Amino acid sequence: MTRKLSGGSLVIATHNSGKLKEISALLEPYGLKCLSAGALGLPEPPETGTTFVENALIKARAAAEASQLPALADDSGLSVDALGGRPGVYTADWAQRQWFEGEPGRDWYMAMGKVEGMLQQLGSDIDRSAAFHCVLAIAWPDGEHATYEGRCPGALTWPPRGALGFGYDPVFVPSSRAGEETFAEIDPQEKHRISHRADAFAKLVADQFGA
Ligand code: ITT
Repeated sequence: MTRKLSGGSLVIATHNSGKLKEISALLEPYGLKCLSAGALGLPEPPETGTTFVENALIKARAAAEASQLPALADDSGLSVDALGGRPGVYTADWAQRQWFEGEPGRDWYMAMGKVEGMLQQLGSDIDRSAAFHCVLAIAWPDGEHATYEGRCPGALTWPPRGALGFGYDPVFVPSSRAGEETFAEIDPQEKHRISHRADAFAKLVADQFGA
């Protein structure tokens, strides 16, 4: 049986403000005191894994060890069918600006353009199917852990549309909407209901807080 979070404090082991906002909103009903890795000044461990599960565990374990509190990490990304699943676990890396292009940091428009450029090179009638993936990992300071996987299928659109959400949201149209709105155009409450993060979170809730 999985170890349970028993109230008290939980470190949200992310330095991504978009994720932090979504995870805090999802956790709100469960009475945990959420502390962010950024606010605690925890270092960002190198994500050396080759799967979402490995990277989520690296982040959760590093935060649990450094804070001596249970920690929840999210590793997520976009897999594009026609690109053989890329960028996948390297989704954030594709947004990394090179040092000669200005301040170090991430440029999501550049990253979305890179994916679109690769798709267009494959032809105008190329399959635009993609899916967002999310693995949530909980680690306790003594090394015990649990992981939960979520997925949200959809398709890529171009040009980007919408100002809500974060990351690749403006080019991703979830299939469950069966329409044209991107994740960056729909109400955040609706994204919390249908996203890859919500799918993983539902599994976490059933396991951690279910009867
Ligand atoms: P942490 O490791 O600190 O949590 P990160 O941004 O580096 O933050 P990842 O390594 O998991 O996180 O990278 C996943 C990237 O995938 C993330 O930076 C987003 O751009 C993208 N992504 C994940 N979920 C997304 C969502 O719901 N909407 C849009 N983009 C998303």
